[in-house]
Amino acid sequence: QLTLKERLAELIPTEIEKVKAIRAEHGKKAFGPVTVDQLYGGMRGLPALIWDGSVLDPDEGIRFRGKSIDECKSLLPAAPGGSEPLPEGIFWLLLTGEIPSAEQVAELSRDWAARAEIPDFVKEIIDRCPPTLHPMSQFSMAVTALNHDSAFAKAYQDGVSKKDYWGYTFEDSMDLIAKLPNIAGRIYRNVFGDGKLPAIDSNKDYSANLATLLGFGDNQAFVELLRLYITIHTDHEGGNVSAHTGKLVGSALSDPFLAFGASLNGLAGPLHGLANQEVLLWLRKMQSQIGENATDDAVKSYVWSTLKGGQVVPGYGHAVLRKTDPRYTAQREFALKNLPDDPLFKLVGQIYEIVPSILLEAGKAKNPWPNVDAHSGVLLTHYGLDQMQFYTVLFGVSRAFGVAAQLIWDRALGAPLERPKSYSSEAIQKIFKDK
Ligand code: AMX
Repeated sequence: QLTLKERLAELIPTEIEKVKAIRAEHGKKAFGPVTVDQLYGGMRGLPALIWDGSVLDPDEGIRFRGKSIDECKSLLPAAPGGSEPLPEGIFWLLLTGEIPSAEQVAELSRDWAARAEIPDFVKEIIDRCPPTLHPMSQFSMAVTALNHDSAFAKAYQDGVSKKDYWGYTFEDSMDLIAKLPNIAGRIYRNVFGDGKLPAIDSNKDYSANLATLLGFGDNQAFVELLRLYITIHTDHEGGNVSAHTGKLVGSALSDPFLAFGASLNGLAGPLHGLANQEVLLWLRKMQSQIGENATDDAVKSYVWSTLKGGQVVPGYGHAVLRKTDPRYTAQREFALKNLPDDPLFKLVGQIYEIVPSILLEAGKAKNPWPNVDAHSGVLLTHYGLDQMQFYTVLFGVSRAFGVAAQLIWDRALGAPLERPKSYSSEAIQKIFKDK
């Protein structure tokens, strides 16, 4: 059985030829016009990036290398005795487009456990952070600091050839993913616990180890939740803030630690990854104002008061999606199976019946349906992980998989420095003066 790196080495020459052929045949073809509105409007819908791991359809949602979440759930290997897909498997899929064997996935678990230790100075950086510093800021600092031992940065300084970039990027990416549980666990224990951290178990899979580091290792349902959670949060094509930032920074040949540190700073924004924290805060605030088991009318007027206060309803809307996010649905299915009577889950279900029609009536949001963040916090809370300031860190652990996979391919395919053209408003007025 080939290792992931061996399989990649086989795939890369074919992919290089494939890209050459695509560019030879279609390189000069246009996607259509670029409008001035797109420059002012956050580049919405502008075709601008290559991203191979996943593609997002507005109605259908995400497909990882062509496979829907349901297909991934049934095709990717699960842990012995478990039923949710192992994130090790989706990393293999994102990188190769292939479904790994159970043995290949187990090998990845062992490899990541062996690479999991973080340097002492990174531990100290985390330990010195005041508990009032947001966990995402701590997370991004620690990931950036891992650049100290980057294989890519060292190889570049040693003058390695371009064609070998991908191998070093691969090693850094594997180290990055492997070290995230120790970083996340340390932040969690420092901010919310007594700072003491158990060791990684080399016989356990990635999610089981992460659960143990967070203090939930004995709860099999929570471990299964983490497996599903990480799998569905890994990747959401290339244009979202965290994915695009990682690719952009990587294009300057900044190593994967620097590139992914930048991704995390974008994920920490409330319109992106921080929305999972915001949803829980919003739900708790709603409960404190209108009580538990509130009527539909009380929920409706609370939602309206949010909108009238000039705030967004967190967890709803999306820049690309135009239907309910299948990542929301996957989490709802998990809840129906594992915690159908949880009061907060019931509230989330009640809101699902109420918010879309209000957003439609308000008439601004292009997508009134829930996204991934509307559901994740409720599941974590159910198992006792109720410190919502930590939720985006778990999103970040997952997002590393998708960003790392693309960074490896970008270096394998020789992706150039990103440098789009910008214009001033004055320049735009000039260009279109007589048109
Ligand atoms: N509640 C209230 N208003 C909303 C809304 C929501 N959930 N979603 C969109 N709108 C508003 C926008 O703020 C915008 O108002 P404006 O014209 O006054 O600026 C208008 O509707 C049009 O926005 P849009 O084109 O539908 O959305 P977008 O592509 O600009 O932004 C997103 C997408 C996700 C930022 C937005 O829907 C939003 O703010 N949602 C709430 C935050 C959230 O859940 N973010 C997480 C997204 C998923 C993720 O990245 N993890």
